[in-house]
Parts: sequence; C-alpha cells; structure tokens
Amino acid sequence: MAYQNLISELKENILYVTINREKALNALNKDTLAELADVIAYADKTDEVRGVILTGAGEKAFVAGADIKEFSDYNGKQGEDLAKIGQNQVFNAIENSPKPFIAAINGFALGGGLELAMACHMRIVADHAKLGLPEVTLGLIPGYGGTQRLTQLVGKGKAIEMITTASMITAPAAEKIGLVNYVVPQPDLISKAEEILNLIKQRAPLAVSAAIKAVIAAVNNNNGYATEIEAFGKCFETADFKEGVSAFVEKRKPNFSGK
Ligand code: CO8
Repeated sequence: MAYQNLISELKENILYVTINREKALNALNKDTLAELADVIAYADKTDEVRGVILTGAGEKAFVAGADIKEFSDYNGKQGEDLAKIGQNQVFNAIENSPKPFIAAINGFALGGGLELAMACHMRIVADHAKLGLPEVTLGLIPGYGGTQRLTQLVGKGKAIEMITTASMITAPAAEKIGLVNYVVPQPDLISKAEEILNLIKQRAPLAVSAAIKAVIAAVNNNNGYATEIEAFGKCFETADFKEGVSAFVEKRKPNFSGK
C-alpha cells in the first residue's frame, strides 16, 4: 500500500506501520489520520495480518502529538468534530480491532502520540523515550481518548497528575506505573514487539480476537462479563477449538486455520 505519511509493510504475517513525518516529529495531521484509518481497516479485514507493530520514523519521536499548526485556528465545533472523527476512525478503531496492535515507542510520545500508543493493545518503549500529555500547556485537554485510557492504565491519581502538570515522564517511570509493558534499548524495540506477536501467531486467531474483545469490554464498561460469556461460547463453534483440543490429546502442536 502506498501512502504519503505512512510506510506500511506486511512481513511474515506482521503488518509494520511507520508514521513517516520525521521533520514534524511524526505529528498527526488530518492526512496521516486518514491513512491510519485506511491501514487499520486493511489490517482488520486481511487474514494474513496476525498483528500490527506501530512505530514512528527516526529515533527522536514516536509521535509528538496532533499537528498543532493544523488546528491552531479551530473553533469549538471544529475541535469537537476533529476529536470525534479521529477517535472513531483511528483511536477506537485500533482498540476495537480484532488484531493485536503493539505500539513500539521509539521516542517522544506526547499528546495525541501517547493517546495513539494507549489505544494500542500493548506498548513497548525505548529507554530514551519521554511520554506525556502536554495539552494543558496549549489551553486544551487530551481529545483522542487520553483522559479515559490513561486513567484506565495508571489510575485516577497518576492520570490527573500527568494531565494537569503536563509533565513528561521517562520510560522506566512509565513502566513503573503500568503505562507500558516493557522498556528496552532502542535497537531491541521492534524485535521485542516481534517476540510477542510471534507467540500470538502460534495461538488460535479467533480466540485471540475474542480475548481482546472481552478485555476491552472490561475497561470500557461494556458489559464485560456478558461479553466474555458470549465470546467464550462462540469459541466452541470454531474449527480451531477442535484442532486445539485434538492436538493436546494427540500430544502434537496445533495447526490452527483461523476458522
Ligand atoms: N505539531 C506540529 N509540529 C510539531 C509538533 C506538533 N505536535 N511537535 C513538533 N513539531 C515540529 C516543530 O514545529 C518543528 O518544526 P520546524 O522545524 O518546522 O520548526 C519540528 O517538529 C521539530 O520540533 P522542535 O524544534 O520543537 O524540536 P525540539 O527537540 O526542540 O522539541 C518537543 C521536541 C519537546 C517534542 C517539541 O517539539 C514539542 O514540545 N512538541 C509539541 C508537543 C505537544 O505539545 N504535543 C501535543 C499536541 S496537542 C495534541 O496532541 C492534542 C491531541 C488531541 C487533539 C484532538 C483534536 C483536536
């Protein structure tokens, strides 16, 4: 797929998506958001994609936020519309994707950049990266789900502290409060994400998607227990359930078909 602001490459069932606006520290302008929406839809519907690694070009920034220059003269209605479209088509779309998304945070993850990372199902961060939600320095608040997802990940107290002080935190501090899954040296960033997805690739695809859906239902007050029961029941209808159980009984590795 050819994009202006993204590099997207499918290798061994992993879709690598790189936000490629290095000179603007990979800030999210409207065109980049539209391309992200497109690549997410592609990942969702393409069986060959078993997981997505989302990163930023270069070593300085994952994403330094929404493109400040683009929304500098917006009024309230335009701001609300932008937030609504972005949340639905990109941020919520990632969270609700049946495919696991890992954010490989290669540098600054600020504002909309940290919101993008938080929309992903897991986060790996390079040890030099800094993370924060500096919107109040611009007279704004996070508009791409940051107030909700940061609170879910780190709890109310730390979320309010980070958002109201606009302080950036280090990678180890982010790991300590549960904001990221792992801190690694920059050269190991992608391989750590691949290590996780390579394990997931060995598991039953429909069960993986069902598990993500049930966990996300828990954090979004979306009737989590009922979602789990329904998703659990549906797993019994899959060919992969029969294959997984047969493989266990026959003492062999399962060969899942994703059906
Ligand atoms: N938007 C647009 N351009 C940016 C952004 C951004 N968010 N961040 C950096 N850039 C540009 C700079 O303008 C600069 O461009 P140029 O060379 O043309 O002047 C280039 O990237 C390099 O940046 P700096 O020279 O500033 O690099 P430094 O090393 O001095 O500083 C920082 C790096 C600390 C990351 C600094 O660039 C910075 O503070 N950036 C802004 C961070 C920020 O405030 N992010 C939050 C933005 S608001 C947001 O994300 C709201 C989300 C919700 C929106 C909902 C819809 C309305």
